Amino acid sequence: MTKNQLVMTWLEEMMALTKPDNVVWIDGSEAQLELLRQQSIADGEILKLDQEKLPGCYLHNTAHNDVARVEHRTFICSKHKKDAGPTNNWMAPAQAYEKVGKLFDGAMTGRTMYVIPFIMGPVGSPFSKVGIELSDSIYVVLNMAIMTRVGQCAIDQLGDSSDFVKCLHARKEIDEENRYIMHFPEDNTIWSVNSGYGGNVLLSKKCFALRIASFQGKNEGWLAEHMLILGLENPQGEVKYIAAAFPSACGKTNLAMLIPPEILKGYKVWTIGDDIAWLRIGEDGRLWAINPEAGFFGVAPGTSTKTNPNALATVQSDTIFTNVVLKDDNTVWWEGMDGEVPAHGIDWKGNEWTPASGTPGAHPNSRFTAPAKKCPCISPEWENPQGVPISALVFGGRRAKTAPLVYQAYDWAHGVFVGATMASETTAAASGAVGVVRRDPMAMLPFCGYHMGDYFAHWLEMGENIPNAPKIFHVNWFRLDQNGKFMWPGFGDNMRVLNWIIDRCDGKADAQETAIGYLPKAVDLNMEGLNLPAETVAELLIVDKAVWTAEVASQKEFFKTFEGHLPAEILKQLESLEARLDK
Ligand code: OXD
Ligand code: MN
Repeated sequence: MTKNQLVMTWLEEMMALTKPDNVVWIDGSEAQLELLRQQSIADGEILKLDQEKLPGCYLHNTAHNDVARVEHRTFICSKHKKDAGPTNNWMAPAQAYEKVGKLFDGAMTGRTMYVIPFIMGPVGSPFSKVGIELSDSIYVVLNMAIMTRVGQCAIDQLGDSSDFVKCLHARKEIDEENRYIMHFPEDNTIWSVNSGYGGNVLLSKKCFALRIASFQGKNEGWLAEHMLILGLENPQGEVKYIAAAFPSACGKTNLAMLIPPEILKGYKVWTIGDDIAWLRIGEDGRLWAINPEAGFFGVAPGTSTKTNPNALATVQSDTIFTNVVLKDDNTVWWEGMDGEVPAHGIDWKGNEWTPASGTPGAHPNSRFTAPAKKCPCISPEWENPQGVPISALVFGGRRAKTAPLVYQAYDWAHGVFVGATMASETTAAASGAVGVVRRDPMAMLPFCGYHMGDYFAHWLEMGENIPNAPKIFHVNWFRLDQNGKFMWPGFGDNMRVLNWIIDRCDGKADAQETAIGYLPKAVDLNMEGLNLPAETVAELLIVDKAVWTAEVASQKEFFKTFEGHLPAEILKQLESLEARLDK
């Protein structure tokens, strides 16, 4: 399929290491994918669902010990330990190649190696990058064909260039004790062994599009971020774009596909991406974004017509479900789906299940892999090779008391500080108790492929190079009242906050200056039809000095982690915040 000598040499080396019985190139054709589906069904790896109700849909169950990303077994193998930084596991490249190389030795004997060339980003886009994944799993092939653009298009785009990410995956025995997800940023290489779970084996996603790409972005002057991208259309038909970062499990997919409440008729959200954004400075001095992925690998439980009707519509065809309940009518179900709870089914472990079983039928991290083009609100611009121009960057967290509903950073440097201090709390909603604060700068803590202190510096430097930078905001949908109840309705009503954000970017909305940034006054947000008591609105927009003083102390403690690599600007921002709170 290719004359690229660098590809062929690497492939031969990996074949010599893993010793597969056969090698099959994935060309991206539907005919080949269909043959592989049939093979995978015959192997018992996937199950064909009811093709009338769910055309093109399949179900897969992982091993019981292999259901999520494994951060403690994920390593950044940079030459120098300091380049991985204090928040990543590190192993020296020579040691990692030797240790994990032993696990790959003969790992594909008796199996077939699939060669999956793929593009991250629209075909032919100057933003796009090529990778090749070698895997012995058809499940990986079928998922990659949804999540990325696979096959000949990638080989053509690569030509004879050396700029591709070399990804190697083998299932082996799915042995937890020997599971390794290794990244070699200086070699453009990813090795994953002993897992079959998406987040660990679809190497295009977190491994390439975030960990390796963030390192590439630092060296090449762009950003790879854990952000959704959406377009917000107003009743005049103008569309403005927002990219937003939230820690895992804060509703990114829901926000990316939001449907506004009836009262905001005429506004519409268009989805560009739900998880990852690659951001570059355009010739016009604005920041432009693409979604490098072609599909959604979303969490199934909780997805319903209330929380995300667009996601539910997306997964009605050409979708692979992983670890959900198989119903007796050969369709699927998960906790939190609408309609009746099935009286009987087969749970994600393959056991008979009824509502009385006392255990969830779908694994809490069960997933759907669905093509983005099937989403009813997919933006007409989602495959624009130039990307879309970003008006606002939004950071969010799950905070019970600290962060108000929304505020705007003073400028880019302050916005970087706001992103660097992002955090989520585990909330004991019933008692209203505030849980443990987990800092997750820019939602990138598990995904930054280099030293996070250097990452902050890269963000600050980017700001100096963007003449027409997006404004930066922070949101918190999760504020709790005295009784531990959410004060903000969230979901579609988040549109009210997005509207204020866009209006601020357009210079159309008012705000008040506070110690932490610009906050809307109650009258600046459209609350029509919400029936929120005035005290609740006031409480949602409060900046409590005592709470923030404690927050500053906690931020100070966190930043000690990066000593030696923390940009002076970040400490300056912290001191300024402290001074403003004291005023
Ligand atoms: C994801 C995550 O799966 O962030 O997207 O964990
Ligand atoms: Mn994510």
